[in-house]
Amino acid sequence: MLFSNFFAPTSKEIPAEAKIVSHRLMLRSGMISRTASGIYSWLPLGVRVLDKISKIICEEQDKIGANRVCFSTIQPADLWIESGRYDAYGKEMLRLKDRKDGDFLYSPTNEEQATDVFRRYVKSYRELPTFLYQINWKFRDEIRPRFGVMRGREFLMKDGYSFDADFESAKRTYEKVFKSYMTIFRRIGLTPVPVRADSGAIGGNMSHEFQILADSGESTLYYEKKLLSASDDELMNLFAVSEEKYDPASAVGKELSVSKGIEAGHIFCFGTKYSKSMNAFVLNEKGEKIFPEMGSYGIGISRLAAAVIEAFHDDRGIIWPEAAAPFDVTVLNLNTKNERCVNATSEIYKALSSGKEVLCDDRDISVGEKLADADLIGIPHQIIIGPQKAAVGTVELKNRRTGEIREMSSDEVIGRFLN
Ligand code: 5CA
Repeated sequence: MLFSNFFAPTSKEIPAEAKIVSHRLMLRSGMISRTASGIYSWLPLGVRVLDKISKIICEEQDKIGANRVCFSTIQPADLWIESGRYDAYGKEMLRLKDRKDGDFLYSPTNEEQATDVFRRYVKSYRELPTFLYQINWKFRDEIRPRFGVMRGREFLMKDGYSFDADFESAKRTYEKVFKSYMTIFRRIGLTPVPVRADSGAIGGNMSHEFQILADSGESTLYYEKKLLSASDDELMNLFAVSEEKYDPASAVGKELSVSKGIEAGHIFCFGTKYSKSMNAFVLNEKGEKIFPEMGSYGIGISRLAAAVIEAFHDDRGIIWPEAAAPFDVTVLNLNTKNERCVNATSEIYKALSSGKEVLCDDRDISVGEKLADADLIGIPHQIIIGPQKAAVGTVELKNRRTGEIREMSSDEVIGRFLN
């Protein structure tokens, strides 16, 4: 991608409305643009990050037998009247009328719809477990949307729904998702802390939140120190709760850490609440009706994009971990009028584009602006091509995170990324 063709409206100005660093950097790097309170449009850099995170999530969910679907975002009110949640959900639900005066809503979550799809097609215990997931936009009319996409009204979520024949099997599914979530957050480069949680309005009997450690987090966490180095099997049994659930008596004798966290994921095992209320059953081997044990599993993808920035930035901008970066590498031509620079840039850009996602800054702007934009946008590797080095046949490779700069030939730099 040539920057001269790319839509990334970067800005030096510090947006007054942005109180946390991820919100400021997302606006300044041109990842997002505000539409209304808690509602944002995602611009190319932002979309690329959402896609990167989504791809990791899909790979890991597919590995545990989950099937990707895409539910409609608009649902008929009838489904929620059936489950008994239509009135209970209150003002957070965006309610709509169609031209025939029918009642609809924009999905805040999709338990009802998943249960509805399940009951139409799944008839026998032999077809269980069934696991559906999607990546789709949600709307919740939050009272206090804040911190940009961190607590938005419209946001992107991965949400999964599982159906098992009995509690033991549902628990196994839950544990598989638990491990899959740990892998997802770690692959992105984050440190997840799974804490026991209430299931709130979703209703249920087992629930964990996945918190990403960050100073700007809205939750205060109390967890055993050894949790950060525990194996996935140990994790579920270690003490970790958020402030609201913290009871010092239950932590006696344990060495605790206290940190701020951002809730990036939330999983629930809630039994037959929806299968029973919505009459979603299958027949067992004796031909009797059984109501599947369900779970639901969410990851806030748009929130996660912000959480990554909270975890990885400095005073110049974002420092993307490779797994979530909008591009793998950026090539900066510091002098677009210098023939040697132009030639080296085009050689390197062409070669790298065969195997990497490359943003080539070919804009006719000052050297200072170009370097500042590269640090702001935060692509992990910068290949800097300036006239002095180009004259002796070399370029500079800068690591955005460490700031380390190495001088090398064009061939060497190409080899580093393609081998
Ligand atoms: N149905 C269940 C699981 S599929 C559910 O909706 N769970 S949730 O309410 O906890 O949401 C799942 C995840 O979505 C949260 O962990 C959080 O990361 C994200 N999320 C929730 N509300 C918002 C919001 N207002 N803005 C951004 N992300 C949000």
